[in-house]
Amino acid sequence: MILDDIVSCSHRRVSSLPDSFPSSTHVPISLREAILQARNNAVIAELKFASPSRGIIREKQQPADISEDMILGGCCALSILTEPDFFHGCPDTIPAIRNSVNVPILRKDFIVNEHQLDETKSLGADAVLLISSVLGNETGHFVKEAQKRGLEPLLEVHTRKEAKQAMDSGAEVVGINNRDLRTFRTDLSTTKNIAPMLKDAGLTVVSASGMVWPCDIRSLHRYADGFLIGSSIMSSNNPRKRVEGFV
Ligand code: IGP
Repeated sequence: MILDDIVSCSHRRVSSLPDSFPSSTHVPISLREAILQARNNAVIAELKFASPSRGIIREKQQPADISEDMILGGCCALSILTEPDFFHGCPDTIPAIRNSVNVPILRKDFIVNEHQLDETKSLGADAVLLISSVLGNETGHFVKEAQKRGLEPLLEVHTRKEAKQAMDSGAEVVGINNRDLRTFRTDLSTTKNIAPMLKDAGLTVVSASGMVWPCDIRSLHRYADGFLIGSSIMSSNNPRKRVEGFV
């Protein structure tokens, strides 16, 4: 199964991380606040050049140019996919754009080891993705370890069971992935089914994956506080306009 392959690659990369990381001078910007304070739709735009389900999404170009376009388009935060083998990402993209953007940066990767949290902090990220189906019963522990380092966890769930666990994890922002990471099947009603219980618990909800057109956001508007969109923006020949359409 491809998720298992991605996770084993992640474990392998951990073993080649340095023992310690330089500390970052970046003053964190809250992802949750950015979502809740967005004047229009809170769109988190994702830098993602390839994916296992779509192959190449966009030819690699200066990440600074495309992130600038996304910000001009009005996104409230950036998600940077740093996984190299399956998503053609690179951790260095975060420090490369950090000083030219004033929105929170979410590091998207397959976190399986606490050492990656130290790396994430050192890169200058504000928030880190934690995936419930990858971390299993260690999820709560990773949420706390991220918070301890001053990183805001965005905890990703896909089922009601994972959402229940998320409510006890201490995470304040929960992402509902509309895509099943095991089958790649995408269904926007995942958000509709899971969001109400999370909202009732007072959590900030982000709907992620599978939104292609502005009408997709409209259909989820009542359910989620924020919308994480990658492929639709990255495959557009005018990413700024595409973000404007969603916002
Ligand atoms: C973006 P899309 O369908 O707009 O390109 O999806 C984002 O939600 C997706 O990249 C994603 C993801 C993940 C990637 C959601 N959860 C976990 C890697 C790992």
